[in-house]
Amino acid sequence: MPGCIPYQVNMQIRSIELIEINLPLVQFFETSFGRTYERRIILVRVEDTDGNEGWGENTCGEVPGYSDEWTDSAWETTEKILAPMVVGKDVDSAADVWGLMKRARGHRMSKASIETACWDLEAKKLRVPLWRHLGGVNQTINCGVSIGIQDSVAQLLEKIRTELDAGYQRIKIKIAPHWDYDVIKAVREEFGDILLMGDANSAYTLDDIDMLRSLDEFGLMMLEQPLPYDDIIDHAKLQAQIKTPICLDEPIKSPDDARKAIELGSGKIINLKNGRVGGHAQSQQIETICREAAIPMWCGGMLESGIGRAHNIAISTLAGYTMPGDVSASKRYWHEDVIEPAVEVSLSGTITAPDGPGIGFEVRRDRIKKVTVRTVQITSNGVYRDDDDSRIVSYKHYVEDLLDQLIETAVENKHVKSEFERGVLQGNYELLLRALNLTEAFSIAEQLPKKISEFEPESLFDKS
Ligand code: OSB
Ligand code: MG
Repeated sequence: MPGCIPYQVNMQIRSIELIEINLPLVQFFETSFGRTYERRIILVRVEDTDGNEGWGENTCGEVPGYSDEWTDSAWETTEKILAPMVVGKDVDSAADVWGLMKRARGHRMSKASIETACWDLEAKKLRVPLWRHLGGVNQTINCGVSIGIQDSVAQLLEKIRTELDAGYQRIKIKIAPHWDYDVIKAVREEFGDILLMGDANSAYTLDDIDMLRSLDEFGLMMLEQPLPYDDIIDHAKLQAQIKTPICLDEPIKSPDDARKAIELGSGKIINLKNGRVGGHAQSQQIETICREAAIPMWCGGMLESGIGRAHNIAISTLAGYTMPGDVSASKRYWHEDVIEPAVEVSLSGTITAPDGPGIGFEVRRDRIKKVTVRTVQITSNGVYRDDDDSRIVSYKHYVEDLLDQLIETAVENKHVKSEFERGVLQGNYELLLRALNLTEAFSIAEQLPKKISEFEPESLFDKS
């Protein structure tokens, strides 16, 4: 039966480790609340007293744009408030971890980061795949993509072409007041009746009703979160006046929110995100509510690394996840994912949940280490912090180090003949670094080591 827990096992969490990694996106991602070039992700590793481990990911953003949680607030809250509520406690099952943290209000993404890690641990301990352990029934899930706001319509059309060719079943484009009616029109003209939807991330109000109603002519599969992030009342008013089904994202933070929104008719579809609702147990409850109310539902994404993505794949196998989700291949986001194998999508736009125990992907600690900027371990005996600066090797630092090496090489090769010239070169490098976005920094970093021996200072400045 979907949603039930087939097995459970007693566990005691001995330690919770937080690891912040900085990962540059392959391409920037723009929504109505801003652009992201690089993710600052907090990974969570839990270990029990028997030495089993589990991994989770905090899906909050770098700024409080999508939700009020963001990397630094989440780090503090998880370290100082939530982790101490869980370490050292005996729990009968991962489904009970949520309850251990109930004295803290809100902070659902941070709670989910611990809770989902405990689910992975429990499934590993039982040697079952997480997707089955969660009550999944469809091992193969249907996938769509979410495409950010681009610099030009031509660029957007090209991106859509690429994703359709890759096999994705539906296309979601981000919309905002400067990027809506005309853009959707252009997409419809180019691609005909593909499964298409728009996500406004709360960029409109009821004053925009005429424009929002005009979108009806495009037969969108749905319009995601047109109105404010905490609203379900105005959405009900809007839904009564437009044909396009409204899909709710931001305001559905709990099973009760889902129930109320369904009762009010605030929308016809729900985008369910593990992080936003506080973890797998909350997702299971919302899945049940939607399934019983015949409200279609799908799994949203938060630009997760492979660890969060693996959890999204697992929960998407539950029966209520009837529509293609924003769960897509690793390579759309990362040059190198932190899990192995990378998440891949078939030519028919599907992902098959792995058969291995727990999340079913290997966590590559060596890769995590390369992009780690800080760690802290919370145990019932104390808190251990990693303040070793030499381990701080985010890509930006990596580029800086390599540029230093290049200067040394330039000096050795007598390209630089005085301290003065060296200073000028150093200054130019610093300007260059500041001008680079992180995606560019990453690609330069990848090329640099090969070039050090044959380095010529001029070559770098061609890029600026
Ligand atoms: O609203 O669904 C959203 C990304 C960050 C914050 C909010 C959202 C999104 C996405 C991207 O749409 C989904 C993904 O590809 O992970
Ligand atoms: Mg959304």
